[in-house]
Amino acid sequence: MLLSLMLFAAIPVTILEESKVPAYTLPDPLVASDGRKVDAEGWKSRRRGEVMRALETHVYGRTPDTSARQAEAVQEVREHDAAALGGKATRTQLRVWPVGRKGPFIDLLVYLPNGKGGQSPVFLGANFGGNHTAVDDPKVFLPETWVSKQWSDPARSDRASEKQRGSQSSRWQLEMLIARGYGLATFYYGDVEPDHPEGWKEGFRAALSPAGRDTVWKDGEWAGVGAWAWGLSRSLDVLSRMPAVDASRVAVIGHSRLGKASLWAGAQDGRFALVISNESGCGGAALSKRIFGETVGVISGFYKGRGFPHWFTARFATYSENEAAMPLDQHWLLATVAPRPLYVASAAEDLWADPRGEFLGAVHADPVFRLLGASGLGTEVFPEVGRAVGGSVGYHNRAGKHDVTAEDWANYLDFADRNMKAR
Ligand code: GTR
Repeated sequence: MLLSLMLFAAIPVTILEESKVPAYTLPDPLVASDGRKVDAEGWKSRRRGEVMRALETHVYGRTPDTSARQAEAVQEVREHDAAALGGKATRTQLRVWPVGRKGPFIDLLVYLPNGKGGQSPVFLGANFGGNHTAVDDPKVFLPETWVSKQWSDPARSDRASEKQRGSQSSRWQLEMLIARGYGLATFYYGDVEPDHPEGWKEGFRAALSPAGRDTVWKDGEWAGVGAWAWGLSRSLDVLSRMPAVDASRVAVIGHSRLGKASLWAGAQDGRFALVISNESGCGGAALSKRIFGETVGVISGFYKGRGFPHWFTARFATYSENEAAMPLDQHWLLATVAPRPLYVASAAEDLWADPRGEFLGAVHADPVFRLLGASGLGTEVFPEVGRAVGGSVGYHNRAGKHDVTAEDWANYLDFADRNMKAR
């Protein structure tokens, strides 16, 4: 009792009011390590690489280069139906072993619109509960792997069940996507790595490490967010092999912790034509130095019994209660997407993720987009709730709670219509 009171007392009060945000200074992503501000050429040839190294070192860890293992990838079509959704779509369910059959597999669910002619643009994102939850379709296979009722609590994990079918479908809006000419591809994030501190042993981090399940992770090495981002890239490999997909128009999207993964995937993999962060918050689009809502300390496991130490590389936690010492902030992550289109979205009641901090992440990344010739965000005024703003960097703060809704998707599709043109 006393101990828990002491631990509780050690956690600072969460800042949820703008007036309580401390003064902070943001490092300029365009100022290189030699202290000079770069031009567009300098960003491309040198500075962007420095920013990527900084993001690896201080936040996500380094993703191993697995390009040499591409040839080991195996995929099987488990099911294919050209008359899905009452004939409106073609559904393909694939099982993919990106590093060969000895490694784990990813079950990828793909819907492409029928009757549009030519190749389709696709939104790709990982889902929280299994493919059978993301859409309301009785033909979608149940996952055979770990699924959890309580995403981060393996003690409460469970086998997938029929009862869960379609339970997250409002977050994916499949019918809307298909009607507007876009495909949807999704996989269960637990296929790549179950979301708990020991989950990596079942996933690709162990499979790709020479020491396997005996790996002792060192500072600077990748963690959960990096693994999920890698899974998004391997899924893009699969989409690129599908003749009906326009691989030059694949948008990567993610919500919350998977929004962090979406951004990190978009940063590392230039093939993603559009990058979307839905309420990614701390360690995603939100500026850490504001210390608003969820903080580096809370998320990284600095306070015993809280947080997600397995999401980030070890260095990240050292900035707990010491955000001022961070040589970067999350606007650097957003800047790495430039000049490709980027959409950052918040929800007004989702103060934990710091809507204004997410908007400011985009504001402070904007100079990089404009330097590279993109129209960018083009405003520094936090928009009223429900209004979408921006040019090639989009932003909205939807009314309501932490979620992905039809309103969010309507904005993403409008944005994709404008910004993800056929090349
Ligand atoms: C919360 C976590 C957030 C966000 C969210 C989610 O518990 O604090 O950073 O990632 O989970 O993924 O739903």
